Amino acid sequence: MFSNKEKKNSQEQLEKEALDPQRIPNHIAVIMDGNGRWAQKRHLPRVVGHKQGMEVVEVITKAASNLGVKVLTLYAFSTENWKRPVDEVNYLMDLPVKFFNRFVPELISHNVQVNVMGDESKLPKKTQVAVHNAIEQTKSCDGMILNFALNYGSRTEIVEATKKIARDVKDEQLDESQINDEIFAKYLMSEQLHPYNDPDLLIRTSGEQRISNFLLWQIAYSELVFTEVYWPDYKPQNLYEDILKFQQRNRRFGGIKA
Ligand code: V07
Repeated sequence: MFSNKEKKNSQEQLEKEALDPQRIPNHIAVIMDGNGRWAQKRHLPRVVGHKQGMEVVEVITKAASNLGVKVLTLYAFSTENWKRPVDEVNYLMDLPVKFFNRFVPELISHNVQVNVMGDESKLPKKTQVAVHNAIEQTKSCDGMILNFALNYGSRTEIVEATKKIARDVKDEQLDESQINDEIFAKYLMSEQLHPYNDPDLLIRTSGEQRISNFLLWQIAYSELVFTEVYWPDYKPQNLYEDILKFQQRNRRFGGIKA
């Protein structure tokens, strides 16, 4: 007989086996929504949901890395999240510190490299130090990139890229006639992820069907999957199901069916 854990694992294994290993998305981006709602539903403070959400980051990172995903981008904190209650913001700013202390050795053993995109200069010093340490300690890992969007906003990213292009044109480092999609992309923060700048699959949890200023340029051809599951409840099995949805779609990039 199977124990409950073995039953769960064998079911999870079946989901995983349904996937075509040749068509695992290289870059998966996730809007990890529903942490506060998950907690409120249990009559717990919202921050308990964020803490549970961080545990899920670790589990999903390992599952994605084991599948052969090259880049996992997670929306950890948006430029709009500063509008939340100050206690909640303070708690969130402590999560990279907690994450660093708890999970970085395990990430290293999985050969996962930590990357961050966003305006780090506005973060509290302790958060900046934790982020810096996580990046520094994993910089020789050459497996999956775990890319946190932290104090990130896509419109600002595009505006900043445009300013840098304008400066380079003014300084005659770049000619206006050279500017095209490919050159423009080099000025975005996602260039750090080259050659996997653009997500193949974008997942948003918790039922909302919006992009909310996340990777607007980069998702031009991404498959979008919206799931009702709250991020703290998200399991490797949910990831396999969402990748299966991706594999069942027919990506055309504006062309016609093969
Ligand atoms: C945050 C946990 C996941 C659910 C969504 C919101 C709360 C991991 C990090 C992190 C960021 C940078 C880094 C190491 C870890 C994080 C924030 C919130 C602000 F280098 N989870 N997590 N940062 N949540």
